[in-house]
Amino acid sequence: MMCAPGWLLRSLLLLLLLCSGTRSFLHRRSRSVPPSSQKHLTEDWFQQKLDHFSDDQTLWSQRYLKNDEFFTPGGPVFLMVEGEVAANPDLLKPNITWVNFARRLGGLCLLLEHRFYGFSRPTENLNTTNLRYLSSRQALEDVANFRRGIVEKLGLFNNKWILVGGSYGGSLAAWLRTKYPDLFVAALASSAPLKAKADFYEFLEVVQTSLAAYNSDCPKAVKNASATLEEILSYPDLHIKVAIDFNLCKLPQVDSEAEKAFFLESLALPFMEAVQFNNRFILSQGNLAKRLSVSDVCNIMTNESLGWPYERYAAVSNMVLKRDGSPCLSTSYKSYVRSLSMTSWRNIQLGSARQWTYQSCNEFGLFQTTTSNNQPFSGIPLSGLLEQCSDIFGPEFNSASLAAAVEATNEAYGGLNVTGSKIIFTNGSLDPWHILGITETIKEDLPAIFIEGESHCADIYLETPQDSLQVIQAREKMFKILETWLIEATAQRN
Ligand SMILES: *[C@@H]1O[C@H](CO)[C@@H](O)[C@H](O)[C@H]1NC(C)=O
Ligand SMILES: *[C@@H]1O[C@H](CO)[C@@H](O)[C@H](O)[C@H]1NC(C)=O
Ligand SMILES: *[C@@H]1O[C@H](CO)[C@@H](O)[C@H](O)[C@H]1NC(C)=O
Ligand SMILES: *[C@@H]1O[C@H](CO)[C@@H](O)[C@H](O)[C@H]1NC(C)=O
Ligand SMILES: *[C@@H]1O[C@H](CO)[C@@H](O)[C@H](O)[C@H]1NC(C)=O
Ligand SMILES: CC(=O)N[C@H]1CO[C@H](CO)[C@@H](O)[C@@H]1O
Repeated sequence: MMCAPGWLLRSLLLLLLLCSGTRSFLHRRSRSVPPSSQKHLTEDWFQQKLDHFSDDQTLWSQRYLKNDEFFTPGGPVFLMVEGEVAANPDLLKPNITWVNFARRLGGLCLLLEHRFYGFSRPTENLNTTNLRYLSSRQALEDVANFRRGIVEKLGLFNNKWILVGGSYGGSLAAWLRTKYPDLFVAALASSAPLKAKADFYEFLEVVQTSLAAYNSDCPKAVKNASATLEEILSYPDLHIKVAIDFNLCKLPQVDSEAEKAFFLESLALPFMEAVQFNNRFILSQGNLAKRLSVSDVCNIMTNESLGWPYERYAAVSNMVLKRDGSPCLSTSYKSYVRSLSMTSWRNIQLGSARQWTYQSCNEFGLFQTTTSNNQPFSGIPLSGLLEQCSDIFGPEFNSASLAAAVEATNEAYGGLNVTGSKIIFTNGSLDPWHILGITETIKEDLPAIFIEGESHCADIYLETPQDSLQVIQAREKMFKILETWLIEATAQRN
């Protein structure tokens, strides 16, 4: 994605799922690109191989979007690599950073959808047999093959290609530039996690640091509330109280470790959202939606007139419910597993939860646990989160298979040991994902741009008049570097 809604990583997928009950991630199917006024914005399909690593000649249609409004012949081609959400036409509109870059350089904008997300559906359904073809390895070959194949169709014989991506899409962009330096002259990787890790306990450590940076009493209150909640759950008689306090749709189901972890995680999500997006607007189905900010949640957590920390924790949860217009909060692990076990496209529509969970269980891990002592939440151990892998995809997906998968992923891509060149890495200090990304300039042609006080993918988000000076300067720095690299690439070719 480009850090759009359904966004990366489990927490947010889960968040989507919980926002308005268990079916909310089943977006309405809306294939259309906005009409008329957007005559430069088009949608098209590219014939892609199902399996790049065998002789199998099966093809499928991969969706891509194009904006040629600013394109002048010979100008650069910006290829945004979408991650784990449907490719969103709003990302090709004015005031999105990379589109602005293209405008300034006479560039073409292409946005390629990732296989198995959105409308790019290589197989009849998403059963585990077919999900074998869902991997970052295949996705990288899709992009390279697209790059080689589209040249003729679009008449792009003499252009320099620049990759752009945010979050998982940013990882793909960095890996592509490293693997195919001849196809792409540079890459811009925003908030890109490059290292796979089963137990991503650092995520909640950054949540603690970010909350504390706003008000040191905030994570303390969260810690007290979360511990109190876990304790209360051990008394079945008090479950009804929890259900009333948190406006749950049903009594808490916390018999197994997985159920309990799922339940406690559900109530921790608003804090993860606040830290990850901190007030940023995101594009959600064509509309701007404001995400929570750290001040939203911390002002409640530190307001003693709202009662004990436990009661303030409930107040945060109820505030989110109200924002989302949900009558009650669904925290049922069983219905979560049931939703994610559905394999037909008709059920999944534009949802990403099943696909991304598969990639988490099979390639990246990145489970956000409470393993660390330096974080404020309780009761979300790795074992509790991992159970979903086998519950959803079958017993062959377990902690042993994940450990092997994570190792293989890091071996294939080199983790934080980046060997490529001309890749810009950006990270925001508030963003928990920076832990797994490149946060310091490795060498001149692998620069890192750090954005103080910023959240996930702030730099390639929508540009708004409220943007901090930090973000504006970071964008300008990125632009200058890309411009220099383009000039160098042109000089080399000639
Ligand atoms: C998955 O679906 C395919 C059809 O696309 C079918 O051939 C295959 O047997 C199914 N696999 C399982 C495990 O149900
Ligand atoms: C939470 O704070 C209250 C009041 O300060 C205290 O009595 C209680 O023991 C704390 N609970 C936990 C689980 O830390
Ligand atoms: C604390 O909450 C009360 C009750 O909602 C509200 O009136 C008050 O303004 C809040 N105080 C702060 C400092 O936000
Ligand atoms: C990266 O390099 C370090 C130090 O050379 C090494 O210890 C580590 O295993 C490498 N990681 C990967 C994933 O290759
Ligand atoms: C783009 O940003 C500029 C400056 O912030 C603003 O004046 C303009 O209305 C924005 N355009 C769109 C289409 O949002
Ligand atoms: C390039 C850079 O400075 N990156 C930063 C990313 O975030 C961490 C944590 O805030 C900083 O320490 C890094 O310096």
